[in-house]
Amino acid sequence: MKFPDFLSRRRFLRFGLGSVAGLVGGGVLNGSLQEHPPAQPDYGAGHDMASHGNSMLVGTVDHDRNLFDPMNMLVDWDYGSVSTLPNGQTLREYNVFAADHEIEIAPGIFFPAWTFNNRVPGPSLRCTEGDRIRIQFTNVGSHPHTLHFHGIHTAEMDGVAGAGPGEIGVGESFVYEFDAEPFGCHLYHCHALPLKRHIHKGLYGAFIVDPPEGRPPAREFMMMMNGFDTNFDGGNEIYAVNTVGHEYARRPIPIQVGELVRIYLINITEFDPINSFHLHAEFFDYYDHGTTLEPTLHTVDTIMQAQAQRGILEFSYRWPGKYMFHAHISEFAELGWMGFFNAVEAENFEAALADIGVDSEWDRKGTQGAAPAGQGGVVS
Ligand SMILES: [Cu+2]
Repeated sequence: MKFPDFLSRRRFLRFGLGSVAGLVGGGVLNGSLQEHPPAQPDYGAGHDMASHGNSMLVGTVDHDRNLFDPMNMLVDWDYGSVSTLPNGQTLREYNVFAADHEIEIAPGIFFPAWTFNNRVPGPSLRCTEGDRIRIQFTNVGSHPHTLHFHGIHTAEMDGVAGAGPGEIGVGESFVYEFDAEPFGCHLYHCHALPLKRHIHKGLYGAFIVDPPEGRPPAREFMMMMNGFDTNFDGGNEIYAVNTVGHEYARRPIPIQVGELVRIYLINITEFDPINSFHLHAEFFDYYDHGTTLEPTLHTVDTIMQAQAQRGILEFSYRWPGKYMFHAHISEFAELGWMGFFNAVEAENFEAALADIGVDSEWDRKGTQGAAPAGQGGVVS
């Protein structure tokens, strides 16, 4: 949140910071200075939430250039390569590499990220409690990195400096291996020093461990609350869920009226002590850390998370419409952390998918993850 006194953050967004740091381009706030006509989203009329009076970043982001699309990130679980060990245990093998990769975090605003598998967040690694997890980690980036999992494992597999292999140098690799426990909504991140730089540069991802009996059928999404310090002053200039500011406002997330929606929510935001999630026009149940099958909070519409805290939200909408969700810290919301769900009746769902440029495969990925143990691996 730190920002130079001589330049308010609002002013930064109006004019861009190119003349100061050379890192950002034409991000502008709707309703602000109109010296350049704002570009219109490509996703069809009726979804330009900026025209509804919300302060938000306008224009579009080149997802192809980024090598990832936040819309797909909601549902693209990585179940690894699945086989069975002689003792009958399921083995899941994953490949993760660290690499430098510039990404566009808001229209015209670029960030020199450090990434896992060329994306921020990294792949959403998913498995079932009790599975053996084997991650081939290779560092092709420009700095030493590690993989530190939030889970239960030996010190050697903890991915911190000074234990086991310690930091994995440039051009080196290491195999992290452990059993997945406990079930829940977890995460992994680089634990090289200085930690705040290695995290905020983009080296983190979701680690979802399903309970052996699975969870009830639902439409499931992964949401990582994150932020970006574009001028390296120790404060974030852009906030988001899944990296690209206001992407889910430009492209509201389709859900069906009446269906159970389950969000695996993780906060990795660096520099700010607290982030939050507020849902409009409905209430949700919350499972702290996802490590229980019964909600730890009933009937709430806002939760807060410190860095690395996470949990599972469950809710459903009763009526069609576009419903906002956002950080209940207005500054974060204006700087990118705000989106919409587009609740539609089943017969309108296909059209809602087409509106935001996804298809039935997106629908399938979003609804098959809650299946009982092992099925995720078969269909991945
Ligand atoms: Cu690192």
